[in-house]
Amino acid sequence: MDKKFKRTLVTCALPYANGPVHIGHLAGVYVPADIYVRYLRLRGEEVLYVCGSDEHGVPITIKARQQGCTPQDIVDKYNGIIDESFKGLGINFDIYGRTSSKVHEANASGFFRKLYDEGKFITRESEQYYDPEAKTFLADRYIVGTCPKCGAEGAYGDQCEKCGSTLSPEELIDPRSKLSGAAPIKKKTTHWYLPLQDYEQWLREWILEGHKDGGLQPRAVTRDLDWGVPVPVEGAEGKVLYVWFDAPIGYISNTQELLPDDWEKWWKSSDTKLVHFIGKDNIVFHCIVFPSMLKAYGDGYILPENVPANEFLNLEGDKISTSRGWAVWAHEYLQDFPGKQDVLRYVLTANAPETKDNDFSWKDFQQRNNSELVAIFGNFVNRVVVLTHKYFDGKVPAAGELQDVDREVLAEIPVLRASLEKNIEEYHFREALKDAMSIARAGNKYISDTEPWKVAKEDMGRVATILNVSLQICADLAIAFEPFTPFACEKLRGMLGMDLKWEDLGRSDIMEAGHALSQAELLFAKIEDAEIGVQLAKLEKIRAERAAAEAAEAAKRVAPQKEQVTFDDFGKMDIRTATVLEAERVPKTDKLLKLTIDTGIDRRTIVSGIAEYYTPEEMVGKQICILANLAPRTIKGIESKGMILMARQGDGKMRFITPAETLSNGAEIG
Ligand code: B3M
Ligand code: ZN
Repeated sequence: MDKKFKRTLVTCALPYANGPVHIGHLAGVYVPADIYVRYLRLRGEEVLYVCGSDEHGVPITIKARQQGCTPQDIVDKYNGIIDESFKGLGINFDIYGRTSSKVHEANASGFFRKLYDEGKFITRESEQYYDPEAKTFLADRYIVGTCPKCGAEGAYGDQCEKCGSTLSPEELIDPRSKLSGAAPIKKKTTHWYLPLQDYEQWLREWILEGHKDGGLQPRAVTRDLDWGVPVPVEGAEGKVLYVWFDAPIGYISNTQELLPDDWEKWWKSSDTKLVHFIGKDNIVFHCIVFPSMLKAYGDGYILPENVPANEFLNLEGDKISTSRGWAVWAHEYLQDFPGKQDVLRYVLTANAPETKDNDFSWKDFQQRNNSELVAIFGNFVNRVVVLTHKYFDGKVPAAGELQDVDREVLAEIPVLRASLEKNIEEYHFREALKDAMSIARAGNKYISDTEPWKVAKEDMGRVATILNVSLQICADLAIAFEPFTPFACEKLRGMLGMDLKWEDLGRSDIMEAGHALSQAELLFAKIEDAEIGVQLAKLEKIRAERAAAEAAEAAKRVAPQKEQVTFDDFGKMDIRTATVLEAERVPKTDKLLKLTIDTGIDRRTIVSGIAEYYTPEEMVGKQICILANLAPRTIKGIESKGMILMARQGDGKMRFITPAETLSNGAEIG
């Protein structure tokens, strides 16, 4: 620990209470934070670990509207699920608060009011989009329409997901509110802004040094919405604090709720080290907006010493998406894999998206469990404890004279400990886990090389030494892995009958001779193909449902109306009924049918690109409509005279047009 500081305040991004947490959240924020906190605690540091639900913001109100319930119902439901998930995974915050709490409302409101009274805000009137039916202002994201660039339906007011263009609501063709379907109108509204530019110089000195950007703009800290902390000033009816103004204050409120008399030492003392663990999409708020808010407020608030922010985790090669249901949810994992919390923590750390986006796959999950946790860590500990029971009645045997192989393995541990400490303190948790695993690998190799089960036939004194050394390494593992796999380490400490501290790690005399062990228990269990199969099938089902929904959407897509034509233009087209007499595939093509038809005027050949949709047999005998006077064209060496009229859906599916009742061939259409 940094000598500069006496204690560490660790906060984790407050999850939005509009959905459960998934592996992306865990890998990006909560597992790394938990490793860090467990490590500091094991070292005997004074740590406070704060989190809670973020219960305001527009998405929560939208979800409530969709589900026909109140925003409060939504946040109550997800706050419960999220809180349980964290506990289930061994992520035990000192407090998991809620931004809908009374303490927070008073705190956030007071924070705003002080800045307001001191003239720290500016006000601005602007025109914003408004849904006249839902009677609410609309964020760009909640306006949808046709993309002006690619014609895709359902483009958002800020972006078209089909072609990737950045858009503004003005550019959308036929814009509609996602809430009510009504066309949005523009309406004037006034908001309070934090003039970030006033803090720019100070921020640059504090953090932006060496970075280049386009300068800061005032940031609105209020919104027109009926869900949130009311803006505590006159003339602000119907307005609430912007969720990103109130949520970070939530860190402070939650600390106050836990320690009403003692919270200030955590927030206003320069010997507290403040560390915010967040996802990369939250960086601006934690590095610019919140620090500027605290700076504006003054009163001795400290600023973060570090803001570890991970990249994103993908799932089986695709971006994790709550709205598309593409995720592994923490609460479902806990149900499907009882007792395997450590496996998820381990895999998410081993694969952590620390420096680039990374991928989670169930095969890799199984592989890391079976060939790392089970085959190396678990196997080593099991062999050592079982052999100690077999040869020494479960008591730690005294070591005799050490040989080189013993000294070498014991000498590796302090080196790995130093690397592990450095890595954790620099927030490189994936590397730190490798260091811990290297201790297990060293132990596993040591016992395979020394083969005490063979030596037992001739030299029990040597077996005693080997098992003594091995038991020291088991104790090292119980310490080194505690931040990563706390459930297994608790079991292991139980087997060893010891409470351990970080300082013990690498001591070669942790386990004293004569100390009694408990019975051996397996630390990890193999994961079978069938268990992985269930998870893959779950994802496959989500993919299939998604594909079906997308196809249904595409089918509904309508091409924009074509340019106007005159009656005379139309009159030039000779459209008639006709009957298919013969049909065959055009050789060496996939799409073309050669049709012989009776037009009432003559018998002729038409080559048509409908082979994907109709077999020749299906066409024979059908009455169709044709454009009879289309200039002849030669297609694949066949002269085609005319065109069959087809209706084509948004997804490309085609069907021929037939009169409602059979008519004589050659009947004119128009
Ligand atoms: N509620 C989490 C997110 O962006 C957001 C964090 C708030 S931290 C003060 O997913
Ligand atoms: Zn587009």
